[in-house]
Amino acid sequence: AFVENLLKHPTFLDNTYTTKFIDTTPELFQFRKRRDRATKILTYIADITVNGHPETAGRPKPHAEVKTPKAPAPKAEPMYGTRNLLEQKGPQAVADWMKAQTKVLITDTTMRDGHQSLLATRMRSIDMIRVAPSYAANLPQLFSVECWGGATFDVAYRFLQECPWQRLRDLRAAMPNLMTQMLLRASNGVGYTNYPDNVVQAFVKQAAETGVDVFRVFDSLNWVENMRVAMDAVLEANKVCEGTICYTGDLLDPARAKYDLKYYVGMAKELKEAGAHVLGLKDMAGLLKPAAARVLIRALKQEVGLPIHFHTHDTSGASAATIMAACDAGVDAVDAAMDAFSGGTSQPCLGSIVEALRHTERDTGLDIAAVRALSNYWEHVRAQYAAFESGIPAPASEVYLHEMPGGQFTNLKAQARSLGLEERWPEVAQAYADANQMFGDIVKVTPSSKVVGDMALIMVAQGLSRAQVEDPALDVAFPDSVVDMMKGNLGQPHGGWPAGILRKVLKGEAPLTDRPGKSLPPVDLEATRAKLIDELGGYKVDDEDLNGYLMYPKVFLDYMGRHKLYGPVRTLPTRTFFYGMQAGEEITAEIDPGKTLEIRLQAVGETGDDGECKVFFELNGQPRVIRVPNRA
Ligand code: BTN
Ligand code: 3PY
Ligand code: ZN
Repeated sequence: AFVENLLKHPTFLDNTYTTKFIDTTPELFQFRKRRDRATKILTYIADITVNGHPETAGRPKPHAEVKTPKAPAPKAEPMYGTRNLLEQKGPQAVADWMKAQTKVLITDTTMRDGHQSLLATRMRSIDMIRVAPSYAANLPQLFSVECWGGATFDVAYRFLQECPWQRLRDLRAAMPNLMTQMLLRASNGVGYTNYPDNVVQAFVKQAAETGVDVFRVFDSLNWVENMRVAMDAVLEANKVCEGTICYTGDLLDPARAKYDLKYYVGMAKELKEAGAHVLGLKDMAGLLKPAAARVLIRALKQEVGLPIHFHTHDTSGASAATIMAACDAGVDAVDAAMDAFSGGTSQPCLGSIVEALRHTERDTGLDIAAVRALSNYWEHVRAQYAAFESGIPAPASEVYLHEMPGGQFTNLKAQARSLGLEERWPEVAQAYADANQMFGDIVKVTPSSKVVGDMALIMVAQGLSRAQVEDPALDVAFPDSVVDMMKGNLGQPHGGWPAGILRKVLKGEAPLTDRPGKSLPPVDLEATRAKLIDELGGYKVDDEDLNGYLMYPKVFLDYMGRHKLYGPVRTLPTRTFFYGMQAGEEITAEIDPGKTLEIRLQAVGETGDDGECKVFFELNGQPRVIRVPNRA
């Protein structure tokens, strides 16, 4: 009866229920203790089967023949890899080893930036964990596997209904010889705003404990001052600290002299001084041209002395040439995505880089047959996510105009579409470039890129030119994110904010010029945990949960609310998760190691006058009927 009450409650029916709803109507949730996990999962499947998944409604569907993909067989026991070196000799030894190699080291980004850039970050853990043992066994020469951080953290909770920490733990266990790598937005953690220092410190400590080996730390304004707390926490954890420069502008263009060789070399030296083991060069938009890469990487190698790890995006279609130039100039490691997840706004093609360098002194040493087999797996994974394809069909030299990061490009296009501005995309691209110049030509990467995007969209929607926005006589309603950035809450850009726009946005209010973390009071971690335990009705909140909550309080609570209703849905096959089941179909879900549910959908019944639909299952051979509201 409790289930029925809950499912009929209007707040639930229109999908607006929150944890507050749980608080205000506790009687509806008393059934929780009595519902086992299998019933919860069946309820989820029944609901999606009857009502569809809100995220895939109206989107392209995978072909009927797309099945759960099979991972390539692991060929041998995992051989000694970079993780073993890190464990035995520590992070400085890893950096020294990198420099001693003649081969180009490769990081595979498929499990993080690849799907973040191509599939709106929607790849589910199950599709990664299934193939992880094949990575460990068949590609033990990889430098690292980038599989965590960036946007994957909140998307896991928010849209995939799974715990990002569990993903990390499972991947770590399945690839004991390979270093895992994450992208960390320095003081912004894996969020969009600066957090108190002790929150950043706790997050890094937990990430290291749960399984991150290499931390790529960047700041969205390239402000090294604002990277120290995160970098120190990585050093403290004895993991590899990749202090990272974000590349912007055009090194060889005299008209973009703000970001010249001297600027980059200077920043690199600051990062070395701050303790970086490795120097990351992050070209988040794919703007570094081949000739500029040659000059930049040669200079960084000569003048800094750290091993260099280069990351780029193929938005322009020219990234392979830049990678080859970087290899000629002595880069130590480069990022690439497995073929099926490469190109476009994602990374350059891993297999093609392996082939291009073969029989040269910089041969990667990776087994190309293993790469092909893994890419074949990823091709089948990608087919399951047809609903999230951005549909950008061709390379775009337009990226040199707007300079949007790979992950943002597709996102902003979708946002423009939803605002009815799709036809006016070229104007959005131009407004983005104009907004950047108006802010003084800044580094654009999460979260600063989002601010520039917000500004560009209102400029196009309201027909405002840069001159009008800057005109002191004209009233402009700036987006909150712009006001926040001008207040200094993301930190300080190289050269400071232009005085005119600062005055106009802040209406004379004085901005913060110190590091935001300096004035943010520390969070009382144990008091927060106690409050959270209380709010979750006594649920045992561990350190991972606490860190998830500290990054994204509302997202975490919503996740927990749904988890109580639907259980471990991360164990469902991806097609089932997004589309439910067909009558006669059978699936399995391993809810604990060795504890597998065999689920068969027998039939979907008629919807009664009460709006309820009966869904008939067989669970491990036993009949089960689940009632869900028909909201369709
Ligand atoms: C989301 O957060 O919107 C995506 C997660 C899926 C939640 C499913 S969709 C059908 C069912 N009804 C809900 O309100 N939540 C679940
Ligand atoms: C992120 O911060 O998520 C990025 O990928 C930035 O490039
Ligand atoms: Zn990237």
